[in-house]
Amino acid sequence: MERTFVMVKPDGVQRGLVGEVVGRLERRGLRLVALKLMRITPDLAARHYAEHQGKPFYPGLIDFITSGPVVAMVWEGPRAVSVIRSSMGSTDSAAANPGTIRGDLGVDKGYNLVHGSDSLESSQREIALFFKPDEILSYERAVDRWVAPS
Ligand code: D4T
Repeated sequence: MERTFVMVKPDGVQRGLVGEVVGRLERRGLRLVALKLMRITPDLAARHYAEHQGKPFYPGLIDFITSGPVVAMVWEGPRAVSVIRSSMGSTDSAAANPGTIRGDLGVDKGYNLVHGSDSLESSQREIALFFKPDEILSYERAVDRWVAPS
């Protein structure tokens, strides 16, 4: 069982796609264990995107991610990190496969609607940046045993 960090970015919130993203991840069988609507500060943005500092797209990325509310979430499930990355599609929405969130709903590389941690290490770092431990719930759903055998 893995936990991973997911965010609906400002473009997804503005376009009214929060429910669509949450619904797709729920239908995939994953379990939502934390969620908040928030505005990312420049300081948090810099920490979240530290690996991209110095790249040409970095200033625009920081402006974009702080430009409006986002929905920050933690999702749980078997191999949740790679399952969510595959549901999101590749970074550039124009090249993302149909059937993925980006491939069905977006056309741009920067305005790509969602973020999902790219490894278990990133997920731990990002979850800790956005959530306190007591904001993440542990619970079971009756349907879980029909999603994947334990
Ligand atoms: P995030 O981190 O937002 O989920 O996206 P990815 O994990 O799919 O992609 P990334 O870390 O390589 O890029 C972070 C963020 O920067 C934007 N971006 C990226 C951009 O505007 N121009 C670019 O050339 C690249 C590579 C999109 C996502």
